[in-house]
Amino acid sequence: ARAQGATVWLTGLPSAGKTTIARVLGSRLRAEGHRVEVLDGDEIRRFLSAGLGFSREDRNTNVQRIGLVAEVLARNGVLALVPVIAPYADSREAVAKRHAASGTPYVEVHVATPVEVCSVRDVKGLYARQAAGRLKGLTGIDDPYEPPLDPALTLETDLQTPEESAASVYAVLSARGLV
Ligand code: GGZ
Repeated sequence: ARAQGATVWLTGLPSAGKTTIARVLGSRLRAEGHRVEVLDGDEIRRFLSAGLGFSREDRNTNVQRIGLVAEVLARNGVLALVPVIAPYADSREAVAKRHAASGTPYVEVHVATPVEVCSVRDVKGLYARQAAGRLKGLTGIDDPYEPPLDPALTLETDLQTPEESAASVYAVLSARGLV
């Protein structure tokens, strides 16, 4: 049987839990023998998107590059997990269309942690830096985040453990015959 790949895009605010959920899900999928790549925004920005900032244009360029890589991987049997903010709906839509054009499964997951919770978690200290006036254009505070209107799944990470959230994503993949 041919391995079927897919892209799972985890969109949401900084500190929403995207990366943690992707890692937990990735471990489970690998343990089951799936080929998995996690394309983390933070890491991609150091290499593939080095030099890009956080303007609307640069974020869109970043998202399209990641979308291209994810689609290539997914089309070739890999489960590409993408914990990337992707704040703009039109940009996410372009990624979805790229997948549709090649018949490659694309699953959009909204990691819908409230900004109040994200700013308390503040894993990387970005919310504190923004509050101190040392960072401008933080997604969800003084830069836009357009929530997905019709995601395959919405996760409430303030009410669920990362393991439970990962299990919810897994259930969607399973229901679609992708795992
Ligand atoms: C949002 C920012 C910003 C601003 C730096 N707004 O958790 P992190 O800190 O280490 O990783 C985040 C990363 C976001 O990159 P993405 O590629 O996911 O974003 S986008 O889809 O919008 O291109 C975050 C860090 O960069 N970071 N400044 N102002 N996130």
